[in-house]
Parts: sequence; C-alpha cells; structure tokens
Amino acid sequence: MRTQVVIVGGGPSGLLLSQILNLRGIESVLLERQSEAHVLGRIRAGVLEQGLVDMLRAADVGERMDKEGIVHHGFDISCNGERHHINLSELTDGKSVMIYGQTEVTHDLYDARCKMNGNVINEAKNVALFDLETDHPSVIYEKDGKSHKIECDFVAGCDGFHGVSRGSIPTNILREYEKVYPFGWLGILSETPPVSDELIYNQHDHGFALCSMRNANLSRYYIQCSLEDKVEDWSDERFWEELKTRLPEDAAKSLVTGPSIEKSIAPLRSFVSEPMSYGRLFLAGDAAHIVPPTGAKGLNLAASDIHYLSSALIEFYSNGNERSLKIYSETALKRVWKAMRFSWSMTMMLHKFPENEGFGDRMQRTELEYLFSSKAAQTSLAENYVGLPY
Ligand code: RFL
Ligand code: PHB
Repeated sequence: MRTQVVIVGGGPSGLLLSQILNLRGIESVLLERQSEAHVLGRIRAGVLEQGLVDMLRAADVGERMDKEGIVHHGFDISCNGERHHINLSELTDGKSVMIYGQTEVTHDLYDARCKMNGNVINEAKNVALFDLETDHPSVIYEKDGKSHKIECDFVAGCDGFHGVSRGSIPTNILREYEKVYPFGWLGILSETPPVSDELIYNQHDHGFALCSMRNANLSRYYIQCSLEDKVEDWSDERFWEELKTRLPEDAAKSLVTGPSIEKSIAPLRSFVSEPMSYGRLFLAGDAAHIVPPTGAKGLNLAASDIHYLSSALIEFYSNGNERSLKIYSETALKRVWKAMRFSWSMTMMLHKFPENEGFGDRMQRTELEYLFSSKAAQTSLAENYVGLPY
C-alpha cells in the first residue's frame, strides 16, 4: 500500500492531523494500537485553549463542542482555605477557555473520520518505522496476524509517551530532559453537580486539590497523593473526606458527593525530547513531551504541534516547499518550552513538596501572596493559562 502520510497513534494529535490533512486533500493512513472503544474510554484533559477550539471548528469538528462545551472566563486559587479569583477575560482582553473533555474531542474526531471514510486502522500491532532518513520511508504493522507494509512520503509520530516513534530516532541525535515530581494525582469522575461554576485550584498543607468538571452533572476532582498509593487504598469515602479538608469551607460544605465512576492515579512529570523531527519523521504531542497536568497544557500543546505540522505538510503538498517542515522542530519546541515552564511553575506553586520544609514552604507562600497582590503577576498567569499565541 502507498499513502502520503502515515500517522502513528490515534489519540487527539493523530486524529486531528488526519482530519485536517483529509480536508486539504492530503492522503493519510492512521495506525492505532488499541481498539476504538479503548481509546474512547480514556478520561484525560478537560480545558481547551482558544487555539484548540478554533482548530476544531476549522476542522469541522466543533459543532457538539459549541453546543455542550462551557466557556469559562476565570478560575479560583485557594490558599489554605482562602479563595482568590483569577479573572482570565479581564486580564487577557476578553480571552477565555472552553470546558470540554478530551474524551469528547476524541469522540468527535473519530465520528468525523468515520463519516469521511478516513483511513483509521485500529488494533494495528508491532508498528515499526523504516528509512526515515530517506524521502521514501515505510511503515510495517501487523493486523489480525498478518503483516502489512505502507510506503509513504512522511511519518507523523503521534503515538504518545510510550509509542515507538520517538525511539526510532537514533540515540546519538536525541536529547531528553526530564523532571519527575515526588507525587501523583488521584482523580475521580462522579455524576454529581460541580462544587463551583468555575475550577478551583487548591493549595493546602495536606497537598494540592483540584475541582474541575465536564458538565452540569459530571464532576472531575483530583487530589495530590503519594507515589506509593494505590487506587484500592482510596475508597470513595476516604477521597471525599480528604478533598473536603483541602477545600475552602464554603466549597467543602456545598460539595455534593456520590459514587465515583472512574478513579485513577497519574504520576506527574515534565519531559521534553529534542529534536521533534528526524529525516521524514515528525513527532507531535505526548510522543515528544509531557507536562504535569497542573497548567492544563498537555492536550493544548498537542494541538499547537499539529497546527505547525499540518501547516508545514499543506505547504509542502501545495508548492513543494520543505522550508516549514525543516524548521518544524525548532518552531514547535519554542512553544513547548514555554508551556513546560508554565506547567512546572504552577506545579511548584500549588503542591506540597515533602522536601520543602522551612525555606521552600515560605517561598511558596510568598509566591502566592505576591500573585494575589499583583495584577502584573495575575496577567502573566492568565495569558499563559488561556494559551500563548501559535
Ligand atoms: P495520546 O493521547 O497518548 O495518544 C497516543 C495514541 O497512540 C497510541 N499508540 C500507538 N499506536 C500505534 N502503535 C504504537 N506503537 C502506539 N503506541 C501508542 C495510543 O494507544 C494512543 O491512542 O497522545 P496525544 O494524541 O499526543 O495527546 C496528548 C494528550 O492525550 C495528553 O497530553 C493529555 O491527555 C495529558 N493528560 C492531561 N492533560 C491535561 O491537560 N489535563 C489532564 O487532566 C490530563 N490528564 C493526561 C491526563 C495524560 C494521561 N496519560 C497519558 C497517562 C491523564 C493521563 C492518565
Ligand atoms: C480536568 O478537568 O481534567 C483538568 C482541568 C484542569 C487541569 C487539569 C485537569 O489543570
């Protein structure tokens, strides 16, 4: 088989790329290791920047998001129970974020790919990439016990942190930067009304907590937990009690609890691998970088990579010019590092660090006091939260 672009990975990065290329008449085949049901069952991010919202609309997948998504003009930060409002719109000339789950984005993209007969191959096993440094790379995969080969012009590595694409770049070229945080996030989804109209990021002596949501009757809550903790250690009762302790009093009182319908623990890390391209392979999204979820940037960063990569491929196929493809890595990484810095600073500011007794704790408290007292500091936070320009 032959195609123009092979896309490895059917998460939001791969599906969005496939959809955008298809709309521009560029052929692609998308290879996803898991079943569609598995991909659609994952609960992940919930906050979309304006840039991603615009991309989804332009890619003809914004209809349900515009009906069901909730526009948020601000959020709260609570510091040991004292609540402060960050007015995103006032601080950023009217910008906002959209609350719409990654699960729904993925759903909409799968539906659109299906309607357009997009070439999505699920349960593609043992994907391997070849001849990436030439202008005729190829990809081999197995499906239903048979081996298949696809020849192509380009390979887009959209296969997340554990995919094969990044590992196909020779180790003498790849440079990796990593920070692993000494805690995780325990998250639950519950069919209860959200405790507040907007998100609340809570800094507390017991550890960080986040109140988020998916819709008027679906709440998403997280608490910072130990890396040794197992999901089984946390009954729903224990989770709600601990969450209440970390919330401001009014929120704790009005919190509606109920059975969790999903519960999972995610470790937190910052990770960047450079370069994001090698020959005719281009990495996008979690395949190239991971941010801790505190700044809500993971999915949004995947989207900005896809913006740069799809524009560069469209340019190549419209006039043969490879210039934007050649500078893709450099262009994408500039924005990646800024989102890394923001996610890292939000994480450092809001979590309890076991080693931070004394000086570190005072610095953290002062950082928050400065933020609440300075419009300049709030503006900086807000412009990063709504998303830096592409
Ligand atoms: P994804 O979503 O990981 O999709 C990659 C896809 O590639 C497939 N794959 C392969 N396919 C073929 N062959 C192979 N060898 C393959 N290896 C892997 C996988 O099955 C998968 O379908 O990456 P993508 O598309 O770049 O999207 C990135 C976002 O998913 C990610 O940044 C965010 O979800 C990160 N993230 C969160 N971000 C937030 O902003 N807020 C959150 O609350 C939040 N929670 C999370 C998260 C990421 C998590 N992961 C990755 C463990 C919670 C979790 C649990
Ligand atoms: C979520 O709703 O899952 C969510 C929201 C904001 C974050 C992280 C996760 O910073």
